[in-house]
Formats: sequence, structure tokens, C-alpha cells
Amino acid sequence: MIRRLCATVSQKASRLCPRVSLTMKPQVVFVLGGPGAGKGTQCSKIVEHYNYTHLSAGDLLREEQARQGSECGQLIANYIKEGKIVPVHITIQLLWKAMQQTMEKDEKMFHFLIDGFPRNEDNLQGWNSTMDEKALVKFVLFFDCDSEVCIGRCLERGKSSGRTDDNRESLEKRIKTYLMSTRPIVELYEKLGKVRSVDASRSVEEVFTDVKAIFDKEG
Ligand code: UP5
Ligand code: MG
Repeated sequence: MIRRLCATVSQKASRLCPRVSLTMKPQVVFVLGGPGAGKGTQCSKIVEHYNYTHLSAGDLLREEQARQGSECGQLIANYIKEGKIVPVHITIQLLWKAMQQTMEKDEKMFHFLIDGFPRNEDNLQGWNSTMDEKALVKFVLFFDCDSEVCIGRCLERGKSSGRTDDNRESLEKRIKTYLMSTRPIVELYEKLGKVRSVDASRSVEEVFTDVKAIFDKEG
């Protein structure tokens, strides 16, 4: 059922967003870390200093959830509230569409920060089978942050964010999913020598100093 619904979304999206012949192969940095580790905050700063486009998988899913007429909206809402990971074909569809739109507007914008993806084995397999030939993964930027610090930041943000998952119950599920499903993906990339790790428990500026050093070297 889910697959059928999302195949329809996929067909519609590809009609809206026809394949373009891309001059440059998109270059991707995956940005991973626990909920509240500062992925979004640091991505915004990277975009200010380097020629990257920030695509948050979570933001794209929240937009799709809120889009009138979305066949996947309710499914996405349920997954997010429960801290579960949305089936990969939905997420990749949204990411690829956003990448293509960015490059259609400006062909020089082929560097992407993909924030909060891949989060589990299903995500990784989905990426490898559909995107491996379309995009190059340069490295994984990993924000290493203690779970309690992460929870504290999200609870603080939850006072005004309006996010349905910034509450203690959802956060405990998000952290569990992160530890069980996402950390192993980081470890897998570590074995390939592709992880650039930053201690994310410090202040925004201190974290960004380390991030800058990484992008100055290989961004
Ligand atoms: N803050 C940030 N840095 C700070 C610092 N150094 N010191 C002090 N405070 C700091 O930051 C969080 C809060 O902390 C903010 O208030 C910030 O000011 C402060 P933020 O930069 O937003 O952290 P981030 O890591 O982006 O946290 P976020 O909550 O967005 O991470 P999640 O990974 O949990 O959320 P995401 O939006 O990526 O995903 C949400 C859900 O979508 C998932 O749980 C899942 O259900 C679903 N999802 C999928 O299913 N698949 C995907 O591929 C992606 C998402
Ligand atoms: Mg975020």
C-alpha cells in the first residue's frame, strides 16, 4: 500500500521535475549526528562560507507532510512523531528533486550538504541503488554529541519550534533510533575512511572552527 502510494507520488514528481542533463555530477557531503547535535545550525553556517546548498531530509519530509494533497503526508507525520525512519524511496525522491531544481537554476550549484541522511541500512541501500551513479559522496560530516546534551537542546527548542517530535517522549524514541540505526551507518563509513568527526557538544562557534578546518581542506 505504502509503496503504491509513493510510486504515484514519485511518478507525479518526475513529471513535475523532468530529468535534466547535468553538466556536473552532484557532489554530496552527508551530515549526520544525533537529534539536536547541531546539524542544521552548522549547515547554515557552512552555506554562508562555502558554495554549498543545504538540504535537510527532515525539513523536506516536514514540507511534504504539510503539502496539501500529499499522499504520504499522514505516513510521514506518524513516522516523525514516533522517531521512526521514513521509507527511503520517499526521502530520496524529495532529495533528488531538490537537487535537480537547484542545479537547473544554477549549474554551478552542484555541491550539497545532505543533512540527516542516510539514517539506517534501508536509507543506505536505497541511496546506493538509485543515487550511486548520479552523485558522488565526498565524505560524512559527523557531529558527535552526548545524548543528554542533544535532548536538552531539543527540549529547549521545543518551547517554540512547534515540532511534533521536540518532546521528551518522541526524543527518547529519536535517540534510540539514532543509536540503534544511524550510528552503525557512521561506523560503516568510518571503516571506509570517509568520516570527518567534530565534537559537537561545544559552543556553535567552537564547533564551526573545526568544521571550517575540514571544508578549507577538502570542501
Ligand atoms: N544548538 C545547535 N548547536 C548548538 C550548540 N553548539 N550549542 C548550543 N545549542 C546549539 O539544533 C538543535 C537546537 O540546538 C537548536 O535550538 C539550536 O539553536 C541549538 P539543530 O541545528 O536544529 O540540530 P539538528 O542536529 O539539526 O537537530 P534536529 O532536531 O533537526 O535533528 P534530527 O536528526 O532529530 O531531525 P531531522 O529533522 O533530521 O529528522 C526528524 C525526523 O524526520 C526523524 O526523527 C525521522 O523521523 C525523520 N527523517 C527520516 O525518516 N528520514 C530522513 O532521512 C530524515 C529524517
Ligand atoms: Mg535539523
